[in-house]
Amino acid sequence: MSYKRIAAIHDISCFGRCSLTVALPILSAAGIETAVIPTSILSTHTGGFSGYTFRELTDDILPVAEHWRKEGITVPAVYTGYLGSKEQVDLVISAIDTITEKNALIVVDPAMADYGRLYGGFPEDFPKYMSKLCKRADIIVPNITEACMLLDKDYSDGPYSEDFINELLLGLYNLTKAKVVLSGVWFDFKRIGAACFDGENAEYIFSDRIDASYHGTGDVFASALVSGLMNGKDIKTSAELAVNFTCKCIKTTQKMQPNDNYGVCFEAEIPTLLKMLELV
Ligand code: PXL
Repeated sequence: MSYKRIAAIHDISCFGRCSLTVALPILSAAGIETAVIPTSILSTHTGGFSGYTFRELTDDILPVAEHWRKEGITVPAVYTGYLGSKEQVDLVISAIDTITEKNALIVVDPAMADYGRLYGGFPEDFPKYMSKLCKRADIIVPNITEACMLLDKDYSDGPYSEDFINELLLGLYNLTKAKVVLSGVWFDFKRIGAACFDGENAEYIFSDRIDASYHGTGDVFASALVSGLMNGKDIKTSAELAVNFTCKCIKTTQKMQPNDNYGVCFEAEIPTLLKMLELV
């Protein structure tokens, strides 16, 4: 199955390479027509910068979707990420219902937290709201922190045990009935990757673990995953592609740019992604 148009529903962080400034170029390069519904506009992302501007676009979400519908514009797939507030959850669900075709693929990245902490500005009960959106998804793409928060479990740093990861996968599947692609999985100091769970089988994909962390890595990972799915690849192949592409981007970033807050230098690796997708 190949989906060629998608609606990406995330914020625009004007600087810092995350959310729509990552999803849009990656999906477009992967040959997918990408329509957007911005949830908010910030001058930068919220990690590592202070005094950023923040404008919620809550009142625009549904009117954008309704206008598309009036124009006969529908989508066979939706990919959601960072939302501007908990009030946006129900509006995003209504927007999805308004714009999607029958059997549309809904991918939800519950982008709200990392390293055991919610991103700045979100209230403590935000995960409860995000879990409602995850229940509308076919595939969810949390990191370990987000998985713990969705399940109301204590977060701990890795290395993780396989039992702990399997507990998260099963818990998330039981909570949402969505397939799970869990990022940031590592069992030893040499390798890091993702775990996929379809309700029956868990599969692990690893790449080199690099001692560096950059904002927006989750967005690069999820956007590459969605690029694979939209090009007709199955979930495991797409996750494999996302792990390998993200690893390659991080290695390049280490060489090119020392500032962690400026995001992942994915642009230089777009040709690699196209090769992985067998588009060139
Ligand atoms: O990459 C996730 C993300 C998206 N949008 C905003 C963020 C973050 C992570 O910090 O702050 C505004």
